[in-house]
Amino acid sequence: MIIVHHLNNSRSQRILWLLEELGLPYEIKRYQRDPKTNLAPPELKAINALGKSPVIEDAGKVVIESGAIVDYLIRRHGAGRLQPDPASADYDQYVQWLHFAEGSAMLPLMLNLYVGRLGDAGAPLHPRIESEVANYLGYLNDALATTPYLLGDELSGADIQMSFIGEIAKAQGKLQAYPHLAAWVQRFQARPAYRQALEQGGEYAFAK
Ligand SMILES: N[C@@H](CCC(=O)N[C@@H](CS)C(=O)NCC(=O)O)C(=O)O
Repeated sequence: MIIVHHLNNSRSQRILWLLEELGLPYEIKRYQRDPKTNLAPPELKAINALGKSPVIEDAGKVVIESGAIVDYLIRRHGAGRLQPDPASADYDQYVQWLHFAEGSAMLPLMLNLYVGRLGDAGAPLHPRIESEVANYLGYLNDALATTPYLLGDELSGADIQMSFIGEIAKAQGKLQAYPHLAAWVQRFQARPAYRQALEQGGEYAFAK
């Protein structure tokens, strides 16, 4: 049985969603963020020394890092679903999105969050952060201009991995200028498997 080490209000929600899309049985081990610091509890370090979620266990194997988990679950258990044929050009695009989410797009959004906490002291950094947020969200918006999902008409693991970017951007009030991106968030959040994952995962502030 696949075990998901799941932190409330976190990136591990997209792993639950993926498992629901694939219809795979799984078990959730739950962790609650500290209400004051918002950090994960120390118990998470017992399975991942970094103390971060998501983490999965599958037949004794531990996988951390959400892009690697999405790839692992689809490759090992997807039976060809939610990814293009590995020999196709679409597959190269798929891998690009898997890396792009945490490797590129997340950074300006995280900087926005953290520097925002500095108040006036962070003001000199905001123009650069804002222009980079616009750069990445504009790129994503353009990629969604002509198709409902990142690789075309069908949902893939690329959408699931990228979903947190869309949701964080929405939570930061950044979607007005990006109609295709806003429509994509609305579209994937309406999927039955996404809704089912919310019921399984519990508190998730980014589904609004
Ligand atoms: N790039 C990693 C990021 C993991 C990460 O930072 N997870 C956050 C939740 S969204 C976390 O566990 N935060 C708790 C903490 O830092 O204490 C991934 O995508 O898996």
